[in-house]
Parts: sequence; structure tokens; C-alpha cells
Amino acid sequence: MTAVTVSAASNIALVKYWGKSDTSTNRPATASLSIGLEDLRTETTLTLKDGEDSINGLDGIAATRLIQFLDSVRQRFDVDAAFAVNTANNFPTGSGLASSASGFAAVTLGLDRLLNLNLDQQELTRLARTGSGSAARSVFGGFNQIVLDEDAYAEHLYGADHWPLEIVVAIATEAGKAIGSTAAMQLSEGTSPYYDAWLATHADDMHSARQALADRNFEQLAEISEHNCLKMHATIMTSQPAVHYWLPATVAVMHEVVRLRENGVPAFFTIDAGSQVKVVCEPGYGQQVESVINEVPGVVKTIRTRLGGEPHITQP
Ligand code: 2P0
Repeated sequence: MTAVTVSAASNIALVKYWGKSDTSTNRPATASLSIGLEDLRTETTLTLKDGEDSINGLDGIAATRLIQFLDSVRQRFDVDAAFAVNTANNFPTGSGLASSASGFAAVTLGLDRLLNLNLDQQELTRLARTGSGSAARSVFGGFNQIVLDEDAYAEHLYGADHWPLEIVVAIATEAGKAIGSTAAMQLSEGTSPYYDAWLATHADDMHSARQALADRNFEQLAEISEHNCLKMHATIMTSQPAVHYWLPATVAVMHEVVRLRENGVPAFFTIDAGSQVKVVCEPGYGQQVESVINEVPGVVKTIRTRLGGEPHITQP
């Protein structure tokens, strides 16, 4: 085999990863729990070649990070090969929609296949994580968690059929974010007075979210997801210098989601390191939620999807 194509999906964390205990390997300081987004995907083709790597579809820091990752794989598995990487996202890149998660999951799965590494699923997630912490959770579709041992790996909890939630992404801007999550995390760790509280209360959030998933208790999942998201953002905003990811439309969507819930629509919000709001709702409510969110002032567009995100591997 000389080439492979992988489609991997983005994911969003309901209980979030923010902070690292080892920056060189992206070992997270906290566990996390996520859902895969069926229709937000990165498609990456890897082709073996001579000479140097060529990267098409990424530039700047993102391309540098990818080449560092390829170097680490070459070194670890004693591989003497270069790669032509062609990659594209079908959603806005670098704006808080976890393109590094789907991107590094796709490359990891592709390298495993192309180089016949035959890593087991847990090893695949550990390797993807060294590219980007959240990428470990995009190795599988459905509901997944990151487990901390002396290292950290992702574990598949349930398939999408366990609870086929729907997701509406409200895009507040298509511009890239001013500060990437890796740098913003470091700032939070080093300067926010709330960072220690974030760490100290995280295990309880994981426990509560896992229980809500097991019981398919939407109210409990909504409460803990919004709480965990707001704690992370409080930590981000109180870094010095402060990091401002939210835009007016971000806040307007949050208010609209609370109003929807008060009117009996089962929906909650979560926000990653950016200004986009992801609205998660019970099966069957996606269309209604999307039509309301679309009208919120400042929302540029919406993307509606469902829980899923199994990776697909093909040979071109
Ligand atoms: C998450 N985020 O759990 C959290 C919530 C953003 C906010 O994981 O430095 O791109 O590459 O490990 O994975 C985004 O961080 O960071 C992220 P690195 P990554 O989804």
C-alpha cells in the first residue's frame, strides 16, 4: 500500500480538557468526556514519497505541528519514509471547532494503516493525543472519555445509538481565533487564580456526566455540561493577560438556549476555545433549535449535525 485516505470527525467535550500535566506529550491535567460530530470532518490522504514531507491544506503553526508529529512517528517506529499529506476540513478551521482533533486522528489512523503499525485502539488514542490532546477522542465515534493513567488514553463509552443526540453549531465568526488553545491553556495554568479550583472540581463533573449518560438523563447532562463549560471559561477569562474568546453573539446564543429550555425544549450549550456555541439537544429537536438559533443577532450561520463520527479508512 502506498496511499491511504481517512475521514475523521471532530468532537466536542461536554466535560472539558483544559490544562496539561506534560506539555511535551500533551498529557492532560484533567480527564474529559466527549461526543463525536458526524458531519464535521477532516479528510486526509497520506501518500508515501521520497525526499521531504509535503503538506497541502495546512500552513503556519498547524503545518509545523504536523511535521513534528510525523518526525516523532518516524523516530518512535524507526521508519525511513516521507509523506505527501493532503488534508481538508469541511468546516471552519482554527476557530474552536476542534479541527486539530479530527486532523490528528485522521493522520494517526492513516499512518497506522500505511506503515502497518498495527497499534491497538488504546495505543492509537495515546499516539493521536501526542499530536493534539482532543484528537484521542476522535479515534472513535459516539461517546468517549479520556482516562488518565501514568499517561492518558481515550476509551469508547457508547455508540451514537445509545442516545442519538443532535447538535446545532452556531458560528459567531469564521475568523480564526486570536490565541490557540495550547497557548491559552498555558496562560490559564500559570496565571488564573481559578485554575486550581478547576482541577479540584473536575473529577466530580466527570462522575456526574458519566452517570447522566448511563441514565440518559438529559437534565443532569445539561446542568453538568454548562457548569463545566462555564468553569473552564471563567478560568480562561481570568488569565493574565485575559483571553477573550466570547463575542456578543456567543452570549446571545447562550441566553437563547436558556430561554428555549425554560420553554420546554431540551437543549444546552457548550463552548470550546473560541466563540462558536454548540447547542446539544434531545433527538428530534435539532431542526427547531436550528431555526431559533439562526435568528439570534450576530450568528453568521449554523451547522446541524448528529452524534456519530466513526472514522472511515479507504485506499484511493
Ligand atoms: C476539549 N479543548 O476538551 C477542550 C475544551 C478546547 C476547549 O481540547 O494543545 O487543540 O493540541 O492538546 O486538543 C482543544 O485543545 O489542544 C481542546 P492541544 P487541543 O475539547
